[in-house]
Parts: sequence; C-alpha cells; structure tokens
Amino acid sequence: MSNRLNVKPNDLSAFWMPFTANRQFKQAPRMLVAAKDMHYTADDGRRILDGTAGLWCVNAGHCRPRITEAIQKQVAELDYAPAFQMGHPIVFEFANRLVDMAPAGLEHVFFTNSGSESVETALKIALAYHRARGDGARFRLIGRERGYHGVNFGGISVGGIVANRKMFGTLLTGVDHLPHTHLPGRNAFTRGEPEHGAELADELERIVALHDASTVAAVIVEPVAGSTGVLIPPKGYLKRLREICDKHGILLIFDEVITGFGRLGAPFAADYFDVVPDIMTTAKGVTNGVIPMGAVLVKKEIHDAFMNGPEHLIEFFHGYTYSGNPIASAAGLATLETYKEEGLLTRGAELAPYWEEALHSLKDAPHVIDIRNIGLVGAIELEPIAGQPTRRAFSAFLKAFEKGVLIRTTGDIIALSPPLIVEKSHIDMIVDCLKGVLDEIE
Ligand code: PXG
Repeated sequence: MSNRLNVKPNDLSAFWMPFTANRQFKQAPRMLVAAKDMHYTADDGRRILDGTAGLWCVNAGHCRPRITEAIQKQVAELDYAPAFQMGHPIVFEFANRLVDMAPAGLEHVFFTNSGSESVETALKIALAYHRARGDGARFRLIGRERGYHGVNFGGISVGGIVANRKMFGTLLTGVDHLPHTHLPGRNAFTRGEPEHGAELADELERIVALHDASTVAAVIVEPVAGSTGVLIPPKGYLKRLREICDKHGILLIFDEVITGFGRLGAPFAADYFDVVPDIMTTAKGVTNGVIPMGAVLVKKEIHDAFMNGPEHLIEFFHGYTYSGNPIASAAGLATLETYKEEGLLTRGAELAPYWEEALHSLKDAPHVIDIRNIGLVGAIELEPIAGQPTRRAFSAFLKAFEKGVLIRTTGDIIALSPPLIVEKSHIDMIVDCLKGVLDEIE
C-alpha cells in the first residue's frame, strides 16, 4: 500500500493540470494514491471503482504483476538505448508481436509516445507516401466533425472538437471535414450500431468532388468516436468510407487509440467492423496505460514505398527520442501477454450483452436523453441545464466520485469504459451508482 496515503501535497498551484477545471479542482482536490485491478484508492482511503480504465487505457486493470515485473526487470537491465541508427532486441520483438495480432496487411510499426504523436506520425506517413510515389499533389487531409485525434497541430486540424481548435489560429491548411454521425432524432437509445446514417459516408464523395481526388491524401476517423461522447458508426458506414477511399486512391486511417486492444470485444475496431484501414494509430492500451507509448501500424505497400534510394540514406525523416524505448517495449510485451493469457481482447464480446442491458436500464432515469453502447463502451447523454452546458454532467461526475465510482464526462455526456477484467458485479455497481447520481443531481 502506498506510503503516500494521507500525505497531502502542501501546494497545488505549480502543476497546471491538463484538460481540468484547475480552480475547481484545487479548491476540492480528488487525489488517487494507489490502484489494484478494478479499483483506485483515494487519499482518504476510499476504494473507487474504475469505470473508465483510467482514461480508456488500463484495459487489463491496475498494477498487474506481469507488467510491473517486466518494467522493473527492464529498467535494471537496459534503461535507454538510442532509437536512431541503433536498436535493441525487445523493440523488434514487440513490433513483431503487434503485427502478429494486427489485421492482415498491417505489417510494419512506427513507435511513438502517445496517441497524439501516433496521429501526427500517421498523417506524415500518408503525405510522404504519396510523394514518395510521385503523387505529391495529394496533400489534403479529411477528418470529421466531432473527431478527436489528440491535441497536436495535425490532430486538432483534422479533429472536429471546437473547443480544442478555436484558440489556436489557422491550424493546418488543406483540411476538410466529413459530417459527424450523431443523429439523435433517428437513432436515440440504439443498442449497438445505429440503423440510420450510413449515407453520411457519401459526403466523402462530395468533398472529393469539390477538391478533386488527385489532391486528397487521406481520410482519418475514429471507428467509434470516443472523446466526443461515444458516437457509434451507423451500420455499413465504415465499409462505405473504405469503398470510396479505394475508388479514389485515398488512404484510410483508423484512429484506434481508444478502440484498440479489446475495447469493442475484438482486438481492434478494424476486426469488429471487418474494415481494414491502410494505417492504424494506437496508444493507451498498447502498454495498459502504464508507460507512455503509441504504435502506428502501416500496410506493407506504404512502408515499401519508402524503401528505395541509396541504402545509407534515412528513408523517413521522422521519429522521437523515445520511439520504442526499452521500458515501454517491455511493458507492451507483458501487456500483450496478459491480454492473451486472460482472453481480454475478446472478453468484451462476452460481457457486452450484460453491459448493454445494464446501461439501458437507466433509460427512464431523470435527465437521460440517449444511451449508446458497443463492446465495453457506453454513453449516457443528459439533457443540458438550460444556459449552462456541461454543468449537469460535471455534477454527475463529482457525485459519482463521492459515491465511489470513477466516470468520465464530456459535454453533458457520461462516458464509461471499464477495464476489460470487469465482472458483472462491478457493472451492477456502476449502474446502481449512476441511478443514485441521476436521482440526486439537479
Ligand atoms: N486519438 C484518439 C482517438 C484518442 O481518443 C488521442 C488520439 C490522443 O492520445 P494522447 O495519448 O495523446 O492523449 C486520443 C486520446 C476522454 C479522453 O476521456 C480521451 C483521450 C484522452 C484523454 C481523455 O474522452 N483520448
């Protein structure tokens, strides 16, 4: 148990917290000091049930011995090795294991340190690929409204979350956006994939016609949009995007930072929806969230297009000091072993019906205007308080924490994504807690 229990920091002002209401937090801090399996421990000793796998990343649950031990062993043996012009065996092994489990055709891995960096890397690979083939007029990138692709400039440019974009100037040029797929009027309270909206993929044809296909490099989407509040693709939507991209020679990038590593009950969303992208971005669950790491998986043809010219020359001018660092690679290998040994990459499929039933039991609770679910992801959308958007869901978040459950909220949407080791009894606790929360909040 942590020796930090009951030790209070004496000043909270220096740390500028990310994506946080800093002033509110610092008046009434919510501190986590330890974690094990499905639970956190708060600094007052309370056990908090983790309804969000940290931030959608701790898929195997917390402080899993195999992962902890692998990190401890690696840090004592080879702590760091340069990633440029040098290698170490474990990163090659990890890349092989990732390729083994990835959808067929994705045969090469570029390592990063986060989802945001994976996105930047994927966009740069897409642009450079076309140029390497002598098709450098393809410079446009198409994202989607309400998309979240991290917080770096490429990611916020193709992303579609207004608050994440509006403060930051002109962003990347040559970007356009598909419409989002949220159709509450037609799809509210759908279980799993919505019936309506596949035709929204055809908007890609309109965008391509506007700019001419010869200028479009890639389309990037989250197969299931997570951060914006869990928008599940309408039936057939992703297949149509794939067809349109193929027709016009446009690369399709799936941002699987959230959906990767079992979240939907299949290893990747690409498996779940049976649509293979040309490039797939991952992070979070790749190391169970324990050590920062991202991995971009790439089709062989794309990788091979770079492998020409004199052999002493660098083929792709991109990389990070910590790309594939030994400790992250060791954590990643141990994570994949844990997933495999415990069947976690498909466990979500077994639990999904129970999860769905439990979530939808909240249909008649106060303030609820929509419930959505897929795999082990869920969202409960609340009617906003008039004139005060986000306030109701934030109250729900605070109240749930008081009651011992960690949830996430975005706008007025509660998003849920428990570790994949979740038991039915935990699901019941999450839903019972939310019932109480919704009854009590304004
Ligand atoms: N792409 C997607 C699809 C994501 O969900 C990123 C990229 C960026 O990853 P990094 O590692 O740079 O943060 C993400 C991250 C939430 C939440 O509660 C979601 C994310 C991060 C933090 C919170 O919705 N997604």
